[in-house]
This record gives sequence, C-alpha cells and structure tokens, in this order.
Amino acid sequence: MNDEVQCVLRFESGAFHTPVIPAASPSVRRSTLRRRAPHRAAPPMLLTALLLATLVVGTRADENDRAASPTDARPARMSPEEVARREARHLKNIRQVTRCFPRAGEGYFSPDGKQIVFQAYPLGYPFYQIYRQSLEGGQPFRLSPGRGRTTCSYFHPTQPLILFASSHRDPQIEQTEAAARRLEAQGGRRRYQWDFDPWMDIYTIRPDGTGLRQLTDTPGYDAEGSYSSDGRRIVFTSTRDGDPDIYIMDADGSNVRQITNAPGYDGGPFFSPDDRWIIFRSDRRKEHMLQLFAVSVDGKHEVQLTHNLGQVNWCPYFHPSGKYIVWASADYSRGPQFANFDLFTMDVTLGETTVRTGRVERITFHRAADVLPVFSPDGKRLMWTSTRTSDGSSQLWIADWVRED
Ligand SMILES: [Ca+2]
Ligand SMILES: [Ca+2]
Repeated sequence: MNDEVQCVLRFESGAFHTPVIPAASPSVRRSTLRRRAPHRAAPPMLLTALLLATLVVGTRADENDRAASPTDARPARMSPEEVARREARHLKNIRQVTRCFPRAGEGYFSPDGKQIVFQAYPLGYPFYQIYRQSLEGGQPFRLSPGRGRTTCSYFHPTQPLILFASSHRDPQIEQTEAAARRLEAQGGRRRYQWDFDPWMDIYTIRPDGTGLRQLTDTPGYDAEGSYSSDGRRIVFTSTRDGDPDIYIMDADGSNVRQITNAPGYDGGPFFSPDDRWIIFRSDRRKEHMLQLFAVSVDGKHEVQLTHNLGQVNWCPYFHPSGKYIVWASADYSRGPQFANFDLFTMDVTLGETTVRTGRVERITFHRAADVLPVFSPDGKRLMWTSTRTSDGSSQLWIADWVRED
C-alpha cells in the first residue's frame, strides 16, 4: 500500500536548525494551505492565493521577521541565535518529524500521543493523501484511497477511527488528475488553487486502513472535520447551502445541524476541551482577512476573538487545559511579500454565553512560515507545519511545550 514512499520518521534531539531560507519552491505552495480558504460564488480562490503568496514569498524575504504580531510588531531582523533564544521560551527540543515526502503538513496526535495522522504528497501524485505514522519510528502508512484530493484528518478520541475528507468519488477523477498534472508540469508558473472540490466528503477509516465509511453525501464541499472531546460529534465545514459555514453532525454522520450562517468563509472548526464551544476562522469582517471566532455549540452565542484586520489569523486550536488557544497569524498590512506566519497563544476564559480573551504571546520567530499548530493530548508537545526545513519544503515539526499554567 505504501510502496510509493520511503519516508523515515526520526527525531533530531535538541537541534535547532539554522535557517536555510529557500527560494520559492513549489513544495511550499500547497502544503501549508490547509485549513481552508473561502469559497464564495464569485471570488473563491483569492484568499488561498493570498495565503499562498505569503507562504512562498515569506520564506525568502529577508526582512519579514518584522512581521506579524498581534502584540509585537517590532521591526527587527533577528539572527538565528536570537530566533532560537526567543523560541526557547516555550519550545524545547525542536525537531523535524516528516522527511522524504516532497511536502507534508497538518498533523494531529493520536489520543495516546504516540502516533500522528497528516497529509502529504506521495511521490508522483498531484494531490495530498492521508498518512498515519508512529512517532517511535517506522514507515508512514497511507490511509486514504490513493486517488483524489484529501485533507483534514483527525483521530477519534476513544475509538480506533480516523476521519478525513476525500474527493476520490469524483466521477471525473482522471480528468481532475490530468488537469493537476498539467498545472504541475508548468512548474514555477503554476497557480495554486484551493479547490473547494464538490466531491470532497468526510470519511472514517480504521487505523489499519480497513472499514472506509462515508459520513457525508450532500452535494458540495464537506471537509475540515474534527471530533468533539467525547467523540460523539463532528464539527466540520460545508458549502451545502452555497456559503462555507460550520456544521455539527453526530459521529455516525446523522443529525446534521448548521451552526454559523454568516456570509463569507467560516471554517477550520475545533471543539473546546469541554465541548461547549467551537473555535474557527472567518473572513466575514473583511474579505480574505481571516479573524478568529468562537461560537457556542448550540450556535446561539458568537464571540470574535481577534480584531486585527491587517492580519490573517487562522488555524486556532485549544490547549487541552482549555485555558488558551494557539494559532497562526501574519501581518498583511505591507502586502503579502512581507507577511510571515508565526504562532501565537491567546488566553481565553470560556463562560456560559461568552468567551473572554486575555494575554497574547508570540511563540515562533522564524522567518519561515509557521502554521497549523496543535497540542498533544497531554498538552506537553506542540506540532506544527513549517518551511524551516533545509530544502524549504513544508514539513511537520514537533517541540516540547513549556508553559507553567
Ligand atoms: Ca459563512
Ligand atoms: Ca515564521
């Protein structure tokens, strides 16, 4: 099943890689774009193009370290030593996790923290596939069917199940693949498109690759799914009513209910550890300028968590304590060529009808793109997708997470 890759997973103890800033490489282009861009009737691909421009250009811009903080926009060009010193405040033992794939990203931990599930480009295939990998060594194991687009995988918290989105039932799959290969053959000229593939649906599969089961079958894009902490529900993004919104369904795909209904992209949702709130990102305030929001699981109470329309904020994720979230943000006020995605945390207090926001802290300072952060279930490690690799490709990275409270 996995003969197309020989990807060795290994850790490098204690290493902080001196940044080797890549030229814009195709490998950067698609991979980090994961938690979704908006699809409206008219301008569907623009936000993705914006994010892409940042991820490509941002990794090679010499001065983009000045970018990016909701709280700290100091114009500084940091030395690698200074970057390491600042990141060491919360990140110890930073190490690259995935290798050998042309690119990989958006990883999530298994409930016991010993495995990860992520998306990666198989050699010779134009779309991401979903892989499971032990963190203790061994080869990545492909879970997705091997055809079509895939994205957004997630472990069930208590059962041996992994969910992901896949378009492999696309009846025009040959043409879809051929079009992607033609684009890829155009090399540096190829334009990224995040396709809100209408054939994208949410599936579950057992960790051994058996028991593929389709949970959604509504026309339109259904993806970006994740389980509630008790495993009874799935929150996801769907365009089934023509606009990307947040939905919840039971874990078997039944009982679908719509949670957000605002014009614009609402996506990338995750439950809070107590399953009372959902965090997500939306560009409803200003097109493309994603902001973070929280909504109660009944959809009745909505709170905007970030208020910086010069920034793109995305991929929020809770620490298992429920006391703070981590996300990626970049300053677009000087244009995408200077934007540099970095990770931040924000303290939150989850109430009955509102969410209070608190201290914001910058976590990464590297001029490569740092996006899609998640905590391990025990809260002791942080995994994210970064182009801080020696070849500039986006890969998964893990660090020990250091914070007292
Ligand atoms: Ca919407
Ligand atoms: Ca960065």
